[in-house]
Amino acid sequence: MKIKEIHIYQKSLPVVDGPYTMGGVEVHALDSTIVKLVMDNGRIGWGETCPLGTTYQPEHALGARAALQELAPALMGQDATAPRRVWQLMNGRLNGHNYAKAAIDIALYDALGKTLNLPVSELLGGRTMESVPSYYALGIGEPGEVAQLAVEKKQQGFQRLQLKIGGRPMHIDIETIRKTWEKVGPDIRLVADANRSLMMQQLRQISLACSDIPITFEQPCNTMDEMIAVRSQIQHPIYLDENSIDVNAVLRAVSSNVCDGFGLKVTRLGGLTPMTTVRDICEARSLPHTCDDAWGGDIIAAACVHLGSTVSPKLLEGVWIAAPYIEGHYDEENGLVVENGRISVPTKPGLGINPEETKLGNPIFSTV
Ligand code: 0XW
Ligand code: MG
Repeated sequence: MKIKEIHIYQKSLPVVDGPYTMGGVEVHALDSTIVKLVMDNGRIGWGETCPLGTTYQPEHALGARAALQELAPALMGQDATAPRRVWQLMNGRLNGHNYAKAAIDIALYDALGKTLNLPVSELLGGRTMESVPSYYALGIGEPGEVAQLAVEKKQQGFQRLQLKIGGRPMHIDIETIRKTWEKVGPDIRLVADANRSLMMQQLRQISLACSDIPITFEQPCNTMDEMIAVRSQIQHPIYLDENSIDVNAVLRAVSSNVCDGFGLKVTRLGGLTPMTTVRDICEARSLPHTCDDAWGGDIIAAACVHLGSTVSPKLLEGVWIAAPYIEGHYDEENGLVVENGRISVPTKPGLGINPEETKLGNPIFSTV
């Protein structure tokens, strides 16, 4: 199976009931890049990458599309039966830009699964569950309102809830954590995600003020060095998210014992190929992790769910998808949805998603 054609689409994803808010950031619409690979056996593979704006990570939509166009000539005619070989080829042609390479990697698994008549989960080691747990990110808000929303999300079946903190006076974050815990604890796993926005002293003070609440802090400070410096002074579990930019960063985090788990993003790591490596590293050290992405539609959602279904259940913190914030689906019949806090794992070949091309508009780049 060889790559015969490459098509790149740009798709705007307005945030339903937006904006989406995080420590010091709010986004009203996201700019997604969708890749269509046409193989010489007639199979089509779909990939996607959708940075969360231009500040969440050193990634942006125009950069993704430029990187993909830089890679396209080297990809044409390449044997696509071994995604890892193509991953190595891409690394030999373009340094970095994992988030762009990921779209190709995901599309390769989609096409391979369709060729072999297997769901992507089976190409990644085999699913261990028929549905995966999701989790809900509550956004920045007034303590009482966030706590009330947490009650609603718990009633909808979510068993893990992510608070957003940072970018405001600490006492409001402390009040939000406490009020939410009082409303939904103790049978909800509660995470406070600062998205890198806390200084070390703020983390110390918030952790001290919430010492009686079993909360996990996610990416509280900006750099791994800050996390290493403050780690021994924080009694709460800490997960890394934004710092887990590639396999080496994950290896550094594990070897320095800087965290108790991860918030992982498939495209940030470079796609399903490196993500399975990180999955197996976490398994070897019994480190729980999520299986998410920054944003994106059904294609990215399916990639995260397929991969998430292969994670040992005890280690899967959840699969976050942007579907609740997106109007409609690329594939209305097979689009992924969260129901009762869980997402069914697609069982059709490949990703199990076949985007309606009329929804994508004309490609912004094609090799034919
Ligand atoms: C909650 N998420 C997975 C969705 C947004 O991409 C941010 C991210 C996070 O954990 O920071
Ligand atoms: Mg996070």
